Amino acid sequence: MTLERTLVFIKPDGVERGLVGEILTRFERVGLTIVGMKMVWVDQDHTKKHYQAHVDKPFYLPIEEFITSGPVVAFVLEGHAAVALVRKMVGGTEPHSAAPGTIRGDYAHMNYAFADSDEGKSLGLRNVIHASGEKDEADKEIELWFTPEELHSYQLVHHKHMRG
Ligand code: FUP
Repeated sequence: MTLERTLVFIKPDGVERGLVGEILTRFERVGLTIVGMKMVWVDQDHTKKHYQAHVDKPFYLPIEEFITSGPVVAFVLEGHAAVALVRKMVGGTEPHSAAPGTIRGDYAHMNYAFADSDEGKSLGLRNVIHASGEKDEADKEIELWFTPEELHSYQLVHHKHMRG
């Protein structure tokens, strides 16, 4: 069985731009199951836990300011090899080089050069969405963002086509 769960959140830029519905539609359309979802305005402590691998990097503070600047919409998606599938749909980290057809490639165009410039560095790299990079990371991130009671198992019609 290749079923996996992965953690996604629409960042404050995506929420403020009214992209929540369009982004959710993309995931629903491929047949992924939304097993948990909430709007949450995270604090610095939560952001540090989430981005613990980056806390010492020069780009961390702008990211923290950005992620805590407004509410995000966090959700857990379930599906076959869902971690890699969702990363493919999300696209590369830098919107400017993210492939067309991906969420970051279709909805943003900020590049590292601007994000690192004097003008851009207070903004953080605004790339609309986060998705877990690997299965282990997904497990940790789901535990950080959701309690077990907030996650639900139920059947979509897609299950008829995806499970024998
Ligand atoms: P991703 O997994 O695509 O979200 O990217 P990373 O985990 O490498 O980075 C996390 C966040 O840090 C990104 F969303 C944007 C930001 N970042 C920068 O601002 N500059 C960098 O050089 C790398 C990452």
